[in-house]
Amino acid sequence: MGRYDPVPEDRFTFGLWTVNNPGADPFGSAVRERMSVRHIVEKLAELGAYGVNFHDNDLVPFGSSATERDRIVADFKQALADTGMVVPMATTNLFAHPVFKDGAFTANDPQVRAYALQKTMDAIDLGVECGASTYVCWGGREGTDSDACRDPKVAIQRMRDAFNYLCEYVLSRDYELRFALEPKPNEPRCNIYLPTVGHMMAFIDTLDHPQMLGVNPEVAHETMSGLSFHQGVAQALEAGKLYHIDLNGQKIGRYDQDLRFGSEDIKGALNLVRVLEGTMGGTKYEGPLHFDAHAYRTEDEQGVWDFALGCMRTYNILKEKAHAFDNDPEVQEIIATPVDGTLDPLLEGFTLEGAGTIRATTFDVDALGGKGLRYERLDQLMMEHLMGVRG
Ligand code: DIG
Ligand code: MN
Ligand code: MN
Repeated sequence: MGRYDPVPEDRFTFGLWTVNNPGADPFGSAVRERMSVRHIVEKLAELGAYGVNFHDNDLVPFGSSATERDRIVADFKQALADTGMVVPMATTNLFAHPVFKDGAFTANDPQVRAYALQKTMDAIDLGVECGASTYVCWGGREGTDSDACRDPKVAIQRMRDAFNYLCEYVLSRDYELRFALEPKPNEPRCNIYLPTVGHMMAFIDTLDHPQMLGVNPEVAHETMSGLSFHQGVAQALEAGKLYHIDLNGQKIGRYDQDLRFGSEDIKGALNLVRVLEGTMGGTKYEGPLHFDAHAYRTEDEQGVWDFALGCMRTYNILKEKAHAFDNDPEVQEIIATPVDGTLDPLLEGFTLEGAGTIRATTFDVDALGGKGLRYERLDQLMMEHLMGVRG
């Protein structure tokens, strides 16, 4: 067991669809055979993962009979029992079948919207039966190619109706289940509704049971929007809404690459791990660390396991670097916040007297503006921690 090799206590999870990605892309066919669910569970357990997640149809093929479904679930639960792996999260595939080509919850055809609810309720039952306590919803088809197709306000109202409905369903079944809504700006639709963490958090606040819903941010998706992923995650965490997370790697300005975690923007990955691990102080993320990513098309099965181990090892290496950086005495000295005994109390909440004192204070703005903050040295320290010459 190497120093950074994963153990179940690290809480690393993979979707069945991630390591079973056959390597097809819009310009080429599959290069890898699909693996059996049992083989995936056994191999991930062998690598030190904590659990697996699934879309309904990753586990139970679309159109399976009830008997087939029950057999598949029984075999899956046996594989989990044999390996000690768990299922923290489940989700619905509301994007592959042509029936969802105009969306699922936001489709113009009410029959499609009703079918999407039916499929999701069935998938929620399946997820709960396998032990899931988080239910991710990624609206990959909830969007437009031509914006002439519907009033965007109506689309949001349909999304609200769907999630209010599904929350009532979960409550009616007394399930211990929370929804984690996953934003993405585009792909496969030209524009997807609720495209970023911010949009999604604002939407959740308009629902009937907002406490039942949080977000499932993905590195690649916020990066596609040109946004700082770790700052979006920090906002969700600070608001108590980081219910799940999809980790991967992404070059900015590209299609959704779902690359191995940390393989692009290593500094962004370090800052993300600092937020998740709470090394800057305050709240840390306690949920599963899910890799929604896949191996390069160049890889065979061994390459898939190299990919999976790489995701987990990189996280563990960055976790050590996050602690080292935030406990580096020179870092702490540079970012130590100046204390002003007279002003600090006044900034902790409005009082008429305090506001009066602030208004009466003469600030030496030239002296304040002239201060050098030593962020060049600070950022160089981060780079030197990352490059392994400071630890
Ligand atoms: C895409 O990033 C989406 C789907 O893979 C899945 O529905 C969700 C769960 O992680 N992420
Ligand atoms: Mn993605
Ligand atoms: Mn994802």
